[in-house]
Amino acid sequence: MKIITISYRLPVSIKKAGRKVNVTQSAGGLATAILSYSEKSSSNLTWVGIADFEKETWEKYKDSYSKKFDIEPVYLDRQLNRKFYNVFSNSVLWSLFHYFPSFVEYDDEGFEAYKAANEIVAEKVNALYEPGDIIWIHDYHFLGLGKLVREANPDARIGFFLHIPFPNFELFRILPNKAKRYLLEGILGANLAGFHTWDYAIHFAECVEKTLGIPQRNFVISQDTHHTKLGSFPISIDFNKFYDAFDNENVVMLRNEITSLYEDKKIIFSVDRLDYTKGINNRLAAFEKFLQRYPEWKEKVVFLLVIVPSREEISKYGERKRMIELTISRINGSMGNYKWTPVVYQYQSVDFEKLIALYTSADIALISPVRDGMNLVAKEYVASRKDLKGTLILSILAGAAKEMQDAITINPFDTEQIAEKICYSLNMDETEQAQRMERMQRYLKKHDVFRWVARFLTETEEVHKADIKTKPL
Ligand code: ADQ
Repeated sequence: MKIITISYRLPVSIKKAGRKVNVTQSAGGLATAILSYSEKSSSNLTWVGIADFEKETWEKYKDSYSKKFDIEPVYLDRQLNRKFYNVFSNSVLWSLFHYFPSFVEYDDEGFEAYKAANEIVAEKVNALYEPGDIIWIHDYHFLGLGKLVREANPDARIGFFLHIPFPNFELFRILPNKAKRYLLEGILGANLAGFHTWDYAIHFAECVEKTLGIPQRNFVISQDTHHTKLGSFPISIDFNKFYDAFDNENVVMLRNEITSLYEDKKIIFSVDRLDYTKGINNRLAAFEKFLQRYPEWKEKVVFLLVIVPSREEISKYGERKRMIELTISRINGSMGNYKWTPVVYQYQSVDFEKLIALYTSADIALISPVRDGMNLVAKEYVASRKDLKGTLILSILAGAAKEMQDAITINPFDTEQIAEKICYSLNMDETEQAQRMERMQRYLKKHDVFRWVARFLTETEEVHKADIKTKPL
């Protein structure tokens, strides 16, 4: 038996280093946890995704690295991939599902490309599938896949998980009817459809009822062929990896470097992919307001802002970058002086050790998405704080806010409120910081990504088993 996992990105990277080519399998939280589950359950793992490398390259180097699980790349024509990924997946689904309807750029060509890409991936999965396998579909790129795989394999065990929010019907309804039906029916191909929160599951059920006329009962949507169970599965992180990294030698060195550079200042920190959903501009505006309202903090605080480049070919992302950079330069230009730069900005990726050094140097992690399925940065910050210091300020519009009960919560649109909460957090005594951190860590230690994978896959199996029993002979 094997687990067939499907996601847009493959957990593998191929990098040229001079004449050498290095192929490495990713050590990301999700891949590590699925691999560990497959090992424990004595099953194999096969990962299907869209190749961001040439077929020839893969064929040449696919046996040159230490392989922990099978990789099955799907090669898409460049034009098709552009329309599938940039147009329909990101300029329609991503923006709509994150409540940015005015950013939606729907066209039929994009939708057709999306369907075509889902069909190509379905062919691959169908070719790999053997009875007894579990198929796990990930995210908004493959909403049509469940139905396509179900049609070819009526008895397959299929789980689907959505990593972003599912919007309410008032938003979802703006899609053309054919797209609405396609997306919902696609998800309903699965035995289990998982979301980060119950709210998203409720929205999905509402959209199904209003679009397809099928009601839910106890979060089960019944069809002639099978039932689809809906559930809340808040994703998590590899808690121990972040917690233990506190004492890593390089992390300690980097942390000392950062804290001695800013020894007379408090540090506010944030890290995100460049994305309009992450509320980076609101965050900066709130920081500016904080400095205006509490001028006694001038020169006593610094905002370390790390943004990782993302989806640069999409125009909305380029616009957002310019907007953010203008705001940063306005703040630094109007408030800073030759001794003090209020916002220290990095537009690049940071490696794991630097990330932990930054998390563990920060007095505040300021996380303010205007909409976020979960937000793992919030969980990573808390898990890294073995010293029980620091405060998490977190948007109520991130899925993570439902679990991180001891965070200082904010409305990302209310810059006045964020300014006040920054001030409150900077003045928070160490006992309160430790109490909050300890409670959140206790929760995360138990609810880590390994448990998440196990819960999801066990439930997929159980729902499938129960369904087989209730099916008329
Ligand atoms: P993302 O939108 O990518 O994920 P998030 O959950 O915050 O958002 O995960 C980002 C990851 O990238 C974190 O692990 C973080 O450490 C890393 N990262 C961010 N900036 C970085 C940088 N500059 N350098 C290096 N690493 C960086 C989507 C959804 C989320 C959901 C996840 C998982 O949008 O809501 O939590 O999937 O389901």
